[in-house]
Amino acid sequence: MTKHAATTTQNKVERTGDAMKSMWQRAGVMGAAWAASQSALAEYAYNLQVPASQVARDVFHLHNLIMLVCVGIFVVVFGAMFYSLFKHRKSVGHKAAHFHENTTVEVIWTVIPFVILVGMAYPAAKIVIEMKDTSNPDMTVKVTGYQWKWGYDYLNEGIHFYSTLATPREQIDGTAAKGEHYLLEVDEPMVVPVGKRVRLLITANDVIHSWWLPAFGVKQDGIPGFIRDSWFTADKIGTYRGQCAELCGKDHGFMPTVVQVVSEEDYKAWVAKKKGSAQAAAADNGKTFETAELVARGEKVYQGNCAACHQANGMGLPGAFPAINGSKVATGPIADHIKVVLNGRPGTAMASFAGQLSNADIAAVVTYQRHAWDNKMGDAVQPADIAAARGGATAAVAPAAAAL
Ligand code: HEC
Ligand SMILES: [Cu+2]
Repeated sequence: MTKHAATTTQNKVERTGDAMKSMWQRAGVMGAAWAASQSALAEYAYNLQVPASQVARDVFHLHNLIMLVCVGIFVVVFGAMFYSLFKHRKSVGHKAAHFHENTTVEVIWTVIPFVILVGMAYPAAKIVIEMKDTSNPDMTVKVTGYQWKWGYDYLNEGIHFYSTLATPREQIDGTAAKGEHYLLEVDEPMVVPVGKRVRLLITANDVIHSWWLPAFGVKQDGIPGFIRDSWFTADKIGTYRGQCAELCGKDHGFMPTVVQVVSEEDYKAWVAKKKGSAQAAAADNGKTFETAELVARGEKVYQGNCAACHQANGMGLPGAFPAINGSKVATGPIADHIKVVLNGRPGTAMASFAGQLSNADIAAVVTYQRHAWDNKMGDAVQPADIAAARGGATAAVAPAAAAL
């Protein structure tokens, strides 16, 4: 070997040594950072959300525990495998052992996984039982999934409202910059008092949806015709956001779940306000509106309830949702138009809006559809007409509501 070749080899060895050293240093730094703090870990963008309820905290710690067990198994299994591959390879002359039915080995490889599995199942089962224990709630809210919004019924307070996406259309279409809570914001969030045990009764109106709020550790399918329950107690005042977690059609990604946790007093004030606006809405059913008022109100109702399918420009989506602009129904007899909105078209995506919208809102949206775009019908319907179309029973209720 020449002198020159020897130094080159020497250099190479040193460089490899350096590389090894810095690799271990880096691993050490990463390990220290990992161990540094569980809460720092929780805020890491790619981790689970910061828990805001006891169940969510338990789920988070369970996740960490199971992850550690998995990493341990990974290291042991792959360590043994690579050690065997390297040490017992054919090129160093190793001869494979040929044996069958070694009882000791078989007992060991059955007992060890069994112990590990039971060790994992025990804490997991404990938390699932905790999640499913909906006894002794302070309040109960029924949550209903619709294509594509959430309905909330406060069973103790008699409050009912829908919660629809509030992200402006321009942000979705990409003609405006996306906001901070893009697709995670609604017009009316669910409001609950802090520290109270809230029981949720979750169901759906059309297809399966799933009410998911990661920070509370709640994720429950809403299934048409069934009621499932879940619960949470929020630790801290704030706004918490989740999404529908069961693929439910075209706007599945556009029906977020938003919960606003407030103080006891703020909750009471909110309940009073909601009850007031329910009375105002009932009073509206007894009013007679100017056509312009109906059109303006109807546009809002249309944006919130119809535009997802029929589109803001009234053109629908060919093959799926018919255009309202120029539609025979929206330019035909008004009674048929009302009937479609009240009854829906059974067997199609056109649902009945009889339960979702008040008489005033239905009158407004029908009037709007007949005025908007090229329809320009010029006619109008009043809430009383809708009450009449609903049939005697509801019509009789309308004057009573007007008295409120
Ligand atoms: C989930 C999607 C969806 C939503 C939301 C929706 N519709 Fe429809 N709508 C449809 C479909 C689908 C049809 C066609 C049904 C059929 O095949 O007969 C339809 C038909 C109609 C028609 C009859 C059109 C025609 O020319 O036959 C009217 C009127 C109408 N919808 C009004 C409304 C109003 C008002 C709203 C909001 C309050 C609304 N729709 C919300 C899906 C929807
Ligand atoms: Cu959904």
